[in-house]
Amino acid sequence: MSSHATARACSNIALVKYWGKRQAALNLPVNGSISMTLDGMHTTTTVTWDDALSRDAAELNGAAVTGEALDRLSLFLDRVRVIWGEAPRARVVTQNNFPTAAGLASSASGFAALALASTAAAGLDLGQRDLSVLARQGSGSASRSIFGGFAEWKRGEREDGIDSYAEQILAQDAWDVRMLVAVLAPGPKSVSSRAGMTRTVETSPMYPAWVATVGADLDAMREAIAARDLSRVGAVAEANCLKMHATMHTTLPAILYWQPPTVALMHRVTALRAEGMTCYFTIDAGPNVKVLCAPGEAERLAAELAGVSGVQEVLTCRPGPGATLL
Ligand code: 2P0
Repeated sequence: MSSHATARACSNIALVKYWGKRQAALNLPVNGSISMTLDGMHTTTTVTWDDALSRDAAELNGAAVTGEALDRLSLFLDRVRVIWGEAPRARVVTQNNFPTAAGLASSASGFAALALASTAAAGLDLGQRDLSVLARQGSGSASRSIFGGFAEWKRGEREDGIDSYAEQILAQDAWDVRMLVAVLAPGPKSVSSRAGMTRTVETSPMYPAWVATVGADLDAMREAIAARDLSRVGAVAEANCLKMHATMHTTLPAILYWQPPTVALMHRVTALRAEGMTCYFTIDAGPNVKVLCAPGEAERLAAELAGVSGVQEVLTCRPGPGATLL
C-alpha cells in the first residue's frame, strides 16, 4: 500500500501573541492569540504513506531531516496514525519558498501543511477545526495557519485540548493590508520559542501582568479587525508585542531576541509614523521586524526599511489563503 497527498499552507504573524503553555505535550496555551496569514510565505509538503518503509523519513528543501526535528515530525505522524487506526511509515518532502535560514518561523506553515497532507494521504477528511487541533499539536502557531485572512486561536479550557483550536475571524479578501517582513542578516543562534516560553512562565515577574492583560488585547484586536481599523490594529499589535518582549527581557537568564538593527527598525517605524505614515511594528522570537501598513504606502515603506543598516531584504505580504490541497 502506498498513498500520497500534497498540501500548501502559509506562514502567519501574530498580532496578539501566543507566549506560554499551560500544558506542553499538547501545546495548550496560557492565552488566546490572533494572527494574519501571509501570502507569499508558504510551505508545500507531500506525504507518502508506504507499507514498504521501516521508519519515517523526511527532507526539507532537499536536505534530509534528522535528529530532534525528525523525532518531532515522527511524533506528529504518530498522532495521525492513532486517528487513522493504521500504522504505515511515511516519507515527507517539504519545501519552504522563503529563506528558512533567515530565522523566519516555518513551524506554523510547516505543521499546517503536514496536518493537511498527512490526513488527506490517509484518506481522512478532517474539517478545518479538527485540522487546527491536529496542527496545534505539532506547533501551537500552526493551528492558525489552517485558516486564511485573520484567525483567532482560542485558548480552550479542557485538558484534552479539543476546545483549543483556531477560527477565521476575517476572510482573506475582506481587508487589504500589507505586512512587510524586514529580514536581518543571520546572527547568533537564539533561544527557541519552545524553551523561551517555558523559561518565561517559570521565572519572569512580568508574566502575571501579561496573563492579566492579554484578554483585553484580544477583545480590542477582534473589534479593530472587524472594523478594519488599521491604526487601532497596529497600535494594539505593537503594544502587545512590546509587552511580550518585556516578559522575555525579565526572564532569568534574560532572553533578548533584538539585535541592533531590530531596534533601529523600531525607531524608524516610529519616526515614519510621526511623519504621517500608517505603520506599526511587531517582532517574534527572533530579530526580524514585521511592519503592518496600508497598501498604498507599502512600496515607500519597504524602501525605507531596506535602507536601514543590517537589513538584508524586505518581503511584502498580503493576507494569505488557508491550507489547501494541491
Ligand atoms: C506567536 N510565537 O504567536 C508567538 C509569538 C513566537 C512569538 O508562536 O512550542 O513555534 O511549537 O507551540 O508555535 C512561536 O511558537 O511554539 C510562536 P510551539 P511555536 O506567533
